[in-house]
Amino acid sequence: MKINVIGVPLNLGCDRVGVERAPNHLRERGLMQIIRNNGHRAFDLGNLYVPPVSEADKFTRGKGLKYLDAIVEVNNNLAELVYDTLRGSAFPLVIGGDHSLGLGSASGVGKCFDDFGIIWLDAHGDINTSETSPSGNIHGMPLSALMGMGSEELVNIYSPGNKVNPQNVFLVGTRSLDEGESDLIRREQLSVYTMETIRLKGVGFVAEDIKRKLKERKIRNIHFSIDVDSIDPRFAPGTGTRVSEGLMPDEFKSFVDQMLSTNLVKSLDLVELNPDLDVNEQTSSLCLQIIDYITSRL
Ligand code: 6HN
Ligand code: MN
Ligand code: MN
Ligand code: MN
Repeated sequence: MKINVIGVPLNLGCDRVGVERAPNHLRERGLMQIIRNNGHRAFDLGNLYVPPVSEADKFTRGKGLKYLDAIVEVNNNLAELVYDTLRGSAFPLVIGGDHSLGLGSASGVGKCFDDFGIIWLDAHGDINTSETSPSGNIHGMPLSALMGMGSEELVNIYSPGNKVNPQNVFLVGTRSLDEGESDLIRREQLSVYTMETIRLKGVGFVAEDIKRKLKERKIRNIHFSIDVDSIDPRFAPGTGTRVSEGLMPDEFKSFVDQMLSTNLVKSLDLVELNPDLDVNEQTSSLCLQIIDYITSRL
């Protein structure tokens, strides 16, 4: 398969330095060779340009949306690159950077496939809006904006309006939700598989349930957005918003495997690795293993 690696050295969405170094850090540790060793034609499309910002830019668009303009610009460009990649029959592998990049990657996927679904593997919901966000950090808002909720600047990235039907969204590994996020889940009746559910029923059950719903809803294409904080911080400490009681690495792999075995996954993000917060390269090594594992199954 042809795989286009797209680096997004974005930290404005989490308002914390370090995460922007992840794409180059993984490259320096052999990212491209790992993908090629799995038999793919892999192209490194480099890093997207992130405009310089100052502290003064942080709140220019109100308190609830830090660095909005720069984040919108990066995501517009990312969406176009993901769309072009898919049109060229290649697989976009988007390496973050913070999770606000999900706005751009999923928007690019949405332009290519109108019947697509999103699997969001994350300790968090990432469905805040500028109104409900406790932090103003846009990495906590991409998924709500993709469903058409929240500030119009985020909702209208790349193309006007919502990109995905809320019925086609699956949150997995969830264990830290803000109040407004829980309200939104109830209101929209989102499919959420919390860690509590996973502990009770197992990842196998969750994967089967998602696969059943994919069939039911006739979803033919999936964007898979993976936040490394879905993994338990004992195994993945190098990330900015750690939450305990996460997935064990083998549960994570088993879930990823089941999703890839549907053959519906058309694009993937790997986000929120922060090399500055890592302990003995543990998390970046795990990320490289994950990429090896994923690309061996594409
Ligand atoms: N992520 N819910 C918190 C917030 O600030 O909105 C944390 C968001 C974390 C986002 O991990 O991609
Ligand atoms: Mn290093
Ligand atoms: Mn996230
Ligand atoms: Mn997260």
